[in-house]
Amino acid sequence: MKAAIVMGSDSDFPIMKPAVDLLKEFGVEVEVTVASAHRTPDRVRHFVRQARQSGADVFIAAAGMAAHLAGVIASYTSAPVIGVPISSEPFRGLDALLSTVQMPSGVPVATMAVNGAKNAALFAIEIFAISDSSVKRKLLDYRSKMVDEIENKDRALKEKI
Ligand code: RP5
Repeated sequence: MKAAIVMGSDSDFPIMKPAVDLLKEFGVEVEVTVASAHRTPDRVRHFVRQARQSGADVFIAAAGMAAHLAGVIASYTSAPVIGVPISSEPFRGLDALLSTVQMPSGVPVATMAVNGAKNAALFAIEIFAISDSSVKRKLLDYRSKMVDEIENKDRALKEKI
C-alpha cells in the first residue's frame, strides 16, 4: 500500500504534514515530493510515472492559488487523485478550491475541504480499506475512537452547565 503526496510548494508542507503522519499511522507507505503544475510541469509528469512504477496506487495533490496540480496529475494517470486546495491570500483558498474541484467531465479529482489534509489521508485509507482488511479494522477503530471522544466532550460540557 503506497500513497504519493505531491505539493505545489514546500510552503504547503505544514498544512500537509498531518496527512503524512496519519497515513503512516495506518501503515501506508508514503512518498512525498514538491512539484508544481506551473513551475515544473515536466517534473510532475515524470513523478507521476515514477510513482506509479514504484507502486503508488493513490495520489494526494495539494496546491494553492490557481491550483491545477491535482487536475494535471489526474490527466496523467487513471489512479485515484485526491485534491487538497491550500489556503493563501488574498482569496483564502476559494481560488484553489474552484481550480481543484471544477474538473471537466472524464477526469475526476476527489476534492477535499480547503486545507483538508487529514480527510485526504482518510479518503486514501478508505480506498486501501476496500481490499485490505487490516486497514479496514484500523479505520473502524479510528471512527469508534472519534465517537468516544465526542461522548466524553459531551459529558464534560454537561458537567460544566
Ligand atoms: C502554489 O502556490 C503552491 O501550491 C503554494 O500553495 C502557492 C505558493 O507557493 P510559494 O510561492 O510559497 O512557493 O503553487
